[in-house]
Amino acid sequence: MRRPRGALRLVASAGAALLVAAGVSACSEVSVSAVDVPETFDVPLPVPPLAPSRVAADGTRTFRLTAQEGSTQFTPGVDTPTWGFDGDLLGPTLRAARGEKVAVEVRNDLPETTSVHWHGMHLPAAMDGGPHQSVEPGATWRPTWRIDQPAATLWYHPHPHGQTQEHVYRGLAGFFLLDDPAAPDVGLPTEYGVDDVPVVVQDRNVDRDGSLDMSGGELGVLGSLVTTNGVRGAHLPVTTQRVRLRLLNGSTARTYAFGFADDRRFLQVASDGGLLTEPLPTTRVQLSPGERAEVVVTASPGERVRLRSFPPDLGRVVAGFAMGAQDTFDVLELRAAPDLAPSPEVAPTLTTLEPMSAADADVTRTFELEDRSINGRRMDMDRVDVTAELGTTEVWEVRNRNAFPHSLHVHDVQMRVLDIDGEAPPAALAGAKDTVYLAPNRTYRLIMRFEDYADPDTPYMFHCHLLLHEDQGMMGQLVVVDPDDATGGQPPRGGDDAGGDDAGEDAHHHG
Ligand SMILES: [Cu+2]
Repeated sequence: MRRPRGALRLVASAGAALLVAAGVSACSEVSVSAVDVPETFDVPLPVPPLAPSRVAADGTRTFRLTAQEGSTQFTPGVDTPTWGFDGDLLGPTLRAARGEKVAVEVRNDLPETTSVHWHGMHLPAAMDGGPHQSVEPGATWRPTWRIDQPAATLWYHPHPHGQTQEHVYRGLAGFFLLDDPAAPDVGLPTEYGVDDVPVVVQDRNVDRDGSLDMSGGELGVLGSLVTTNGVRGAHLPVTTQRVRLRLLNGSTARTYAFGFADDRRFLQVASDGGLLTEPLPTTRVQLSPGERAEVVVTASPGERVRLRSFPPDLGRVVAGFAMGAQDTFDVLELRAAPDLAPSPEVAPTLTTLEPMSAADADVTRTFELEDRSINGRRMDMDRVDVTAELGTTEVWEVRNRNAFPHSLHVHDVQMRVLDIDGEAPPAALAGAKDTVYLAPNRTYRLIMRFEDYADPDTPYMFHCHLLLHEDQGMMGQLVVVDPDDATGGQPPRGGDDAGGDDAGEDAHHHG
């Protein structure tokens, strides 16, 4: 049952008043969440099609993606204008193997400028699809790079300056799966769409006339309509003993804590950048916007069990109820067949990860995230905030100074969490990460290595992945330079840390 709109408004204004009382700036329309869960989960889960590709004589695998306008019925009979890649909403799954050279012909058939960022991908900055790689209406952009990282569940989404939240919210997002043919078989389900299923979870608000409602609060939009792969009330027919779900939080603001309605244990096998060293038995996997996890769940013949989002642990936030911290709702039903085909056992060891320690760091930097700024500065397309040298390892000490959530996504690299307030990270955060949730008033030490792709002229982005925050300026620019390249040792534009006159930058070079 849909809640009466009036009741929602009342709750919303009470929430706004409390936020103001708590010293948190609040817009007039605060989206206090009230998730409408469908009564039945009768819609078969749509599985994004695998994008076709052609392989040229030189081995380059080329995909085509067209960003276009469309229409979606999130509620039966109500048309909502949405955007999609090659369709009305979301996009096909791109898939490539480690070592392959890929190219994507990205065409923009939208009425406005966009871009497409390959989230989690290690690649040259000029191919990264950030705000410097705009694709104008009617234009086609053709990035190309070699896949050079472990198997992982990555994704792609727009990243235009100041418009990322809106473009993602309208529906532009898709998976980019990476395989590693040389990796050992560790018993994970691998049949795409059957027992290896991508699931993107998103939330939206739709007005009575069908238009997307983008009004929100401190975090952005917390939607009452929650979709998996673009539909509400979906179920996944399960035909095997074990199913691998590749979970992506494709929301702009909401954090989910996924588990199952009966609290069964399942295995988390991967985080953002690929496999964990060993399967992690757990009952919850928490994902803030942009984060991914792969899980393997065991089903019993004939059963039905729902994937549920439980109240997420956002840390010591103020007015957490206005940030979804108390929300519980079902997102997907698993419907097991009476007879399930056998699945392999998941191996006790999945991969090995290179140990990284603070002792390896050449540089330590500190980043304070507050309101919409990083180290007191808002995004400036003409300012380089961090200059990293090729071949160096950096530790970033990152702190959220607000009583509400932030996160940090760094382009190009997969990071590791060294510690949180000096303590080792939980196992779920011990693997490769490109997006890290930042709870209020905690210090996260992240370590990363800049191995390739020096380009003094083109920056990568680092930013909060709460997309409203990103759009409002919570983003900085990072260039990777080759100190041995006479023309590449100095970044092209002013404002770099080398100058040292900007209060925000705090880099300590060791050795
Ligand atoms: Cu933020």
